[in-house]
Amino acid sequence: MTDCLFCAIVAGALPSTEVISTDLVYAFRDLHPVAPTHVLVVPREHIVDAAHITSDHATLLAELFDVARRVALSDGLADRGSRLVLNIGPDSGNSVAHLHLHVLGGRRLAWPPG
Ligand code: DGP
Repeated sequence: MTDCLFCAIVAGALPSTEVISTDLVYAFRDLHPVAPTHVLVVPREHIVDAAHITSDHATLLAELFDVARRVALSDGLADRGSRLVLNIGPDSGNSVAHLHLHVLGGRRLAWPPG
């Protein structure tokens, strides 16, 4: 999709720090990390946000979460744990209209979030 920041990153038109790349999904480090590990896992296909996921996306969703699991493993988060976040809409602070799963970890994370 034109004018989508994460579509441009997935296409390699904008730089990013790759963590894991698969046919369906791309994982890269967040530009403004809020934790020692802050990775974004995004579908290569443009989906606006998690409110736009349907049963047609079952395979893609499984891949998204599998890649998030592999990110946590490769960043050494398996023992202490991590947090997965999907922001939807303005009240969540969502700023990029391309589905992205935040993988956060490497420090104690506050709950509930602010
Ligand atoms: P959200 O607030 O859920 O929409 O998260 C969007 C995230 O995207 C936010 O944590 C900052 C990150 N981000 C924004 N622009 C860029 C960029 O150009 N490159 C990278 N790597 N991350 C970005």
